[in-house]
Amino acid sequence: DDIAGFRFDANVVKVFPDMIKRSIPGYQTIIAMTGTLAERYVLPNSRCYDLGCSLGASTVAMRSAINVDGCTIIAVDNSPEMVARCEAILAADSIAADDGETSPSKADSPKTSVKVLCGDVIDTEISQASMVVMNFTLQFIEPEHREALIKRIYDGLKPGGIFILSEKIAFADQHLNDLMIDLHHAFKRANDYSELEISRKRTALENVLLPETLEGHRHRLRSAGFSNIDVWFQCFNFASLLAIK
Ligand code: GEK
Repeated sequence: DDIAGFRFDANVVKVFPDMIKRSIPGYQTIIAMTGTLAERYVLPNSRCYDLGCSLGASTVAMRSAINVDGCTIIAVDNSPEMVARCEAILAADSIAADDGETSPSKADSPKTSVKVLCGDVIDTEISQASMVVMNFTLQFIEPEHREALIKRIYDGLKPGGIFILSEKIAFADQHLNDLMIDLHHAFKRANDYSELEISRKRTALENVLLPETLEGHRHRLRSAGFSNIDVWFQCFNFASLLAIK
């Protein structure tokens, strides 16, 4: 009866990897392709940011794909429980990579260091970046802070740097909006979520997850100064945009 607002606490951390795969259509493709984009765009001696890193999936994908020297990935999340678990996952992944377990060539590939910070992305200093990733996190930021954050990301990127923005999206056309929400719920049912779980999650996320239209995102990215902006992935009401400085 009592549905509290959604929080990224210890209970969510426990089920997070399973939950996010079963809830976001295309999540695994977006994470894997974050690695592919890192391989192409990350410059030597630059920084990469994973804003709203949760358990570090995008950081792991970037770290294993970066093949230039002197890079640091800064992974930020404001949930202490997420950050603690993320550090443990990254440490275990690093040992596996050093042993050449993930791929035989990994043992002697360039070393990319990772710093995990517990803090608010709206206060995170961004500089010397060749890649900034914000996978499914802007949607949780208060709308009035979004413009300034995107502008700081733009300012912190080097020329030619890339910003990946993945979000749950809304549609201006009410018919399409309702259809996409329905199709998303069908995806969740196909992944064994019950009607009750789907409707409870929907209620818990109301006023916490605030989606915007693709046009809204494009407009904000253009206003910040990005010149090349487009959607590179979309499934129902989930999309990922790339923007190049
Ligand atoms: C992934 N990117 O696996 N500052 C910092 N972190 C925040 C803030 C904030 N203001 N608000 C929310 N978070 C990840 C998935 S999950 C998406 C990202 C989801 C954090 C929050 O603690 C959570 O870990 C993350 O943003 C959103 O690719 O669960 O739908």
